[in-house]
This record gives sequence, structure tokens and C-alpha cells, in this order.
Amino acid sequence: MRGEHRPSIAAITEGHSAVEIKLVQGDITEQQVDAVVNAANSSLLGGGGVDGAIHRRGGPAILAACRKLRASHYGKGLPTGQAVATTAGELPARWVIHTVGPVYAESEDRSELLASCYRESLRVADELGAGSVAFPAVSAGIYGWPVDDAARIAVSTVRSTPTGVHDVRFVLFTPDVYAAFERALAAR
Ligand code: AR6
Repeated sequence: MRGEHRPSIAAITEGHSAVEIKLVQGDITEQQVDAVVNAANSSLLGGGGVDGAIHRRGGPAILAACRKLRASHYGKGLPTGQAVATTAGELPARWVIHTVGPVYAESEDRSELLASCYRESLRVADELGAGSVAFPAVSAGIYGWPVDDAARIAVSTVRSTPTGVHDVRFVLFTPDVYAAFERALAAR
């Protein structure tokens, strides 16, 4: 199926447990879910990649909420591996959960921090009562994480994290990242 047009919804579903994992090739800002996860940076003030897209499509309410969070809780920035929620503004979702992935480094194993992004995002989603959550491939863009490894960590962490979220979608922007998540989902 690689190279062909893929449906924008649920190309792959895995329903072996309470959480159903789906892969979607597309733009996360178009997902109708309770919560969209943003691969942010610790400033919470926006950036490029998926962060830029979420702020552009979601409008100024998201940035305003991020500024408030900085003032109240994260004057030094949101630490890597943590997650925090804001309004989703004009996105077709209720919340954006901002998480800060680690920058990839060959000299140091930061996998636990990347896994923490998924765990903490699901914990925040549970606090919110979100039933459906869309994740991008955190750290696999500007932060330079090798895509297969990023996909393996993402899938294995979601599989092993107890959560009330019943619909987890990985929304992958490009065919190569989609293919990496297909491989990760197939590997057990
Ligand atoms: N929908 C889904 N995925 C997307 C979209 C989109 N609209 N746009 C890009 N991606 P990145 P990072 C994919 O760079 O590596 C920002 O400046 C992209 O192809 O967005 O965690 C932040 O402010 C890639 O596969 O996030 C930080 O400074 C994946 O999303 C820094 O980038 C993640 O790429 C974070 O870097």
C-alpha cells in the first residue's frame, strides 16, 4: 500500500486491549479528537513543525493560554518529558496537550525522556477525561530523533501505559514516518 493514497482515518487498528491504536497519515490539526498532543518546546511559545501548525490553525487562544501557564507555573519552561494542557482554540478538538520531547543525542540515551512524553500526555489526558488522543511523532522532526527508534518508543510506551483513553491515534505527516510506525506496530 506504500506510495498509494491512504485514507485519512484509521489505516491500522489494534484493539487487543482497552486502548485502540490507530495510524493516520495526515495533518494532526484536522483530527476530531478530544485532545491533540503538541510536540512543543519548553518555552511553550510556539515554534516550527507541528507546533507551528497547531498554533496557526488553533488561533491565538492557545498562545494566550500558554503564556498564562508560563506566568503561573512554568517561568523556567516546561521540563523535557512533561506535559500540560490548554484549550485547543479553533481546532476541532477540546484540548491541546503540550509536551516537550528530548533533542536527539548520540552521546546520551534520552529514550526514557521520550517515553515520558507519551506517558505524561496520557496522564494529563486521563485527568481531563479525554477518550481520544492524537499524537504526532514527538522529537522525530526538528529534534532529530531517528524515525524508527522514535516510532518504537512511541508505540511500546502507549501499549504499556494504563490509561482510560480508548482511542490513541498516531498522526504521521509523511509516508516515511507512517511506514516507521507501521513497522513498530507490527513488531511485538
Ligand atoms: N501534523 C502531524 N505531524 C506533523 C505536522 C502536522 N501538521 N507538522 C509536522 N509534523 P517537529 P520535534 C511532524 O519538528 O522534532 C518545533 O519548533 C513532522 O514531520 O514538529 O519534537 C517546536 O517548537 C515530524 O514527523 O517536532 C520545538 O522547538 C513530527 O511532526 C521543536 O520543533 C515532529 O516534528 C520540536 O521538535
